[in-house]
Amino acid sequence: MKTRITELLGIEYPVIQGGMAWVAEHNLAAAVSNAGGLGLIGAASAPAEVVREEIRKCKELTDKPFGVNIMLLNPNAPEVAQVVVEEGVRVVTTGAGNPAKYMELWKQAGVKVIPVIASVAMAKMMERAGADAVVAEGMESGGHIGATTTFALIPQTVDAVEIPVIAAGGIADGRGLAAAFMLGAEAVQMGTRFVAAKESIVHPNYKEKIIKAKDIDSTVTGTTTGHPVRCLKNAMTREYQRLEKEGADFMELEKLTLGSLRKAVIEGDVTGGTLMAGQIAGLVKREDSCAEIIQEIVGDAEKLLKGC
Ligand code: TUI
Repeated sequence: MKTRITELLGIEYPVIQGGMAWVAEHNLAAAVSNAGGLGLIGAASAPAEVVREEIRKCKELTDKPFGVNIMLLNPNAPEVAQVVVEEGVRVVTTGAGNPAKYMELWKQAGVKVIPVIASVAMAKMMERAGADAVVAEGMESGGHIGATTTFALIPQTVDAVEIPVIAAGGIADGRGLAAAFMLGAEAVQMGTRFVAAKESIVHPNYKEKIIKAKDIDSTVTGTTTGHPVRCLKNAMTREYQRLEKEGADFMELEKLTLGSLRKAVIEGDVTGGTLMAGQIAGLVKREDSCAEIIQEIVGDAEKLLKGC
């Protein structure tokens, strides 16, 4: 399964782990990279020095390439952008915004830059700005999302840009990887399946919620605030959506979600916490190791693609 992405990143398999806030720390990133994929550390809202420590710990656990995801709504993003260069990180992905202003810094340092995009227009803009590839993320994904589905976004993005496209959103098994290849993608990024991985530090209560989830168990909060976020339905999402219907303002809604992802990931609060997960959660049945996940997915996809 060699593609322009495996070549670009120097990885064995075309499987990338999402840079999920609180979840994508050094243990998970190193496990994915050691299994032949690309692990990512999610900088999320962390201060730059915390991200530096995470990078150093990851280097102790793997000699393989790994990356850092920079969430551009993070007020610390400018310092984190600098830290990845200082620490010699080889790959940066970005989310929730336009990374154009950091592009020169990263390109000069030889960092491979892969923005996550949710529209064709943004993919074209990123190509013009010098991106090495894009992750095209459908609205099936967990966390902060755009409006277009993976099935519609991938082929339209592939047709619109020359750089390689990585598919994300609704992919959790070999069928998803094979389908993404059929649509023209050259790798996949998966989040939800890795949240439930053995090496993931996510609280067992949260993992159990993903493993027990059905197809219709996710919902989207924040449709009225301009920051739509997909997560599993629980008491928090019901209260959030009740307030949204009543026309609550942004600050009132923020009170409900402040620190709520940490509550779910670290404390295992599955009623008041935010359980970010994609629509594909219903397909995640077990807590497998990262190596098992990657071997299964790549093996199944290869069989399917040979039959074509
Ligand atoms: O970023 C993500 N997923 C995330 S970030 C996150 S932390 C957060 N929590 C609450 C509210 C907001 C963020 C949790 N999950 N995925 C990548 C992604 N990027 N999805 C959508 C986008 C995106 C959106 C707008 C990319 C570019 C963009 O452009 C806006 C612009 O500046 O033109």
